[in-house]
Amino acid sequence: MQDQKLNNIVDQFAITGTVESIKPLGNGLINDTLLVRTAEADAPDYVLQRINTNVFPNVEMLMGNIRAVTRHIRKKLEAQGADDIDRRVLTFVPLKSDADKLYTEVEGEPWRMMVFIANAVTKQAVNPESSEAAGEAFGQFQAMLADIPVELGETIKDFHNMEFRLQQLKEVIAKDPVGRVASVQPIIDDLMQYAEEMTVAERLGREGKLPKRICHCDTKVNNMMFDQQDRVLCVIDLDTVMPNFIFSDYGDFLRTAANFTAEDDPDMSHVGFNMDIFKAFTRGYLRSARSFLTPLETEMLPYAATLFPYMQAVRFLWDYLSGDKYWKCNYPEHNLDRVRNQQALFHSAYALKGEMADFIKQQ
Ligand code: GN1
Ligand code: MG
Repeated sequence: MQDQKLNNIVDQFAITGTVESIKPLGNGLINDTLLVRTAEADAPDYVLQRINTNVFPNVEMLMGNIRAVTRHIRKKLEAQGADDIDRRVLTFVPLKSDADKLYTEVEGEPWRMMVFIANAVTKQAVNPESSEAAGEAFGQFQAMLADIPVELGETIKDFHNMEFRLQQLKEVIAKDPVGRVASVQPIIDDLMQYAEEMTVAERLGREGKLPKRICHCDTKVNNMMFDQQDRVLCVIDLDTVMPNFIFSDYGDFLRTAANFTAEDDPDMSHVGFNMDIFKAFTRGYLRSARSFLTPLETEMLPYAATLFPYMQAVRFLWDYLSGDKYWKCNYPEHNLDRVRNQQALFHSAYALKGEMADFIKQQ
């Protein structure tokens, strides 16, 4: 992209300092991300991002959510008298022309800027220490947002709605657009046996027994920043922040972190649910989330640990039967390997539900 175009975009935002350079940053797959360095030592550097509207069509809603969430967290930190607040919550930069607007559109594409958090790192490796830190950080994120006074939008409608995901699967089974249904019938039969059990959250929600809270919805270890003393600074990547059952953040972290292997490992003998990661993450999560969790939410955490591998198996199977349109496949049966992997993880976690419940009771 031409420097002139990028300079013109940056110029629309109310930054301090003068731009020295604009260079690509990181390896995110969804949004394009650039680092904007400023010349002055006392001015922060910035992150410039183009938002991917294929994944996030409603940018107004998305940025409205982010504005509400970051402002609320900032207020909480100020009230607590916390230090280093600029590194403990993301700061989005308003436009020069409108202090309430946090993005601009250039040639039909939305762009936003945030302050670059200096001297901080992300981690890729999951181990009990980083899992416990993650549990505490994501629990704290939910806790700080438990009393947000505004209603947030659903940036991806029905994203973690199990009833909806099963409905999508049933529809593609009925149509069988690429003729793959017969070959995976045993997997379909196995997954469908659990459909009733896995949709209990939606039913309890309708009965008013289970609240929706503000969740992060992309709880991965690399979506947190640590300082140089290895302390968690803040949670990042806020695009999927939206109301959901708290199971989203708890269950989806464990789905990736507590699997002994990657979600697309084709060797099912490698797949299994790692109780050491479960325990560390749960310990950290309960430490910060206990303040707001209801007894029913706490009791249902083992269900959440089984729900997310189950949901992901259903989603991957839906994509496989649709002709591999949603997830990028590197070889023809890539999605089918992902299905089998998540199905195996689901069964492994399911068998450990009692052990999980015992551990949670001891906390
Ligand atoms: C997608 O892009 P990534 O890896 O953060 C998906 C998640 C799935 C995940 C499975 C918006 O996440 O829900 O769990 O793939 N995100 C969206 O690999 O669909
Ligand atoms: Mg992501």
